[in-house]
Amino acid sequence: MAESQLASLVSRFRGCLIGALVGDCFGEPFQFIKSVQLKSVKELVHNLEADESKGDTKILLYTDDTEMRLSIEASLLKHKGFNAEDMANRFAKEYFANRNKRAYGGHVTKIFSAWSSKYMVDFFLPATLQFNGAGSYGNGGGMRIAPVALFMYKENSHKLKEISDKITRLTHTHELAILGAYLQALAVHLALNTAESPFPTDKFLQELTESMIYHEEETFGKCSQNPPSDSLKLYSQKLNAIKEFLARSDVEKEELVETLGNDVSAFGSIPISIYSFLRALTEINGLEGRNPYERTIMYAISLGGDTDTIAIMAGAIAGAYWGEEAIPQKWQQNCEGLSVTQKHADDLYDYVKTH
Ligand code: F2R
Ligand code: MG
Repeated sequence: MAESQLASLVSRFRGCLIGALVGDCFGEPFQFIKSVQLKSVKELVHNLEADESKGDTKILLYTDDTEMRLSIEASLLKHKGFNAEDMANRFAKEYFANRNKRAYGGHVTKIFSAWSSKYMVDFFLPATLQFNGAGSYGNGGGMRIAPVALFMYKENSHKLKEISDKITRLTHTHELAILGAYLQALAVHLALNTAESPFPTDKFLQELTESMIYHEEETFGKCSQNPPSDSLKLYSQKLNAIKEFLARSDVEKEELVETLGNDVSAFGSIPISIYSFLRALTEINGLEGRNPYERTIMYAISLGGDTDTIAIMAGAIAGAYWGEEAIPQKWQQNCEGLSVTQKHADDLYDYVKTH
């Protein structure tokens, strides 16, 4: 596909979820490796592309990020909306079926155990008890939220936030996890709805920033927990930093990671995912010949840290804009969970078309 040609809507639905899947599967081998080099990412991709042509494919496995994303899709489609009990049961069922296979976050699994009690009535309660009542600020809300942007394709950002918040609150009640998941949902929603080429970076960043300023004021203005002052504008400040980084040609990985983060917190991973998508709109040294979707994934992983989650979030945004055709067939076919992901994307597209 030529980079100036816009993908169809069905291709963008597929691109979003497959783009996310590929990010998770390709990012997983690099998760928490001390220093990830672009050279190693290129090696993985080259080996995988070469392997497949010999018919000797090694399938890359998905992680908790995709397992939870698939549950959200199945639940939204079954109930034509959010159903707390069904979604919680799906999260827990998948976790217990594949326990220890998907590398869940260190604390979230306690919630799955609580939901499994026969006395469970309030599925939102266990998350509120995490971290002595502070709630988790992990990126587990943001990593799985992309399908919500598809499901809410025709709706405005307030409706998008309502459902994003409910899904996030099932496991993450810290305000920074909730705001972060919404920021990721909004980024995917805007990319999906962008019908301009070249991609309007300034307008995209401005819409994200305005929405975050509004919700940061709304959230922390009425927050009784008295959060530290550096939390109050964390996302809008990081979005401003992204704009400044994009205007420069001399940005080193260390400075980026220092400012935006690359860890398991929502605030330490969602901004750098958005930056990866935007940075990959233009050429990146060492990634010549790769299209913008490919650049997004390879660059996001090269930033290190929580690579599967940063790449799944960057991949969802990139796929929602560039569409399925931008994701090489060889990449797609090397990922566990491709056919169920394709089916969910098509079912969400059919749902949106008829509702
Ligand atoms: N983390 C991994 N994989 C490593 C597996 C670790 C292993 N199970 C172990 O126990 O060592 N990947 C996955 O985790 C991230 C998503 O995590 P999620 O769903 O947000 O989980 P959790 O447990 O709620 O939070 C993750 C960590 O964040 C820190 N944290 C969160 N809130 C905190 C708070 N209020 N105070 C202090 N720390 C807080 C904790 O270290 C949590 O363990 C994704 O990367 C996914 O791929
Ligand atoms: Mg991760």
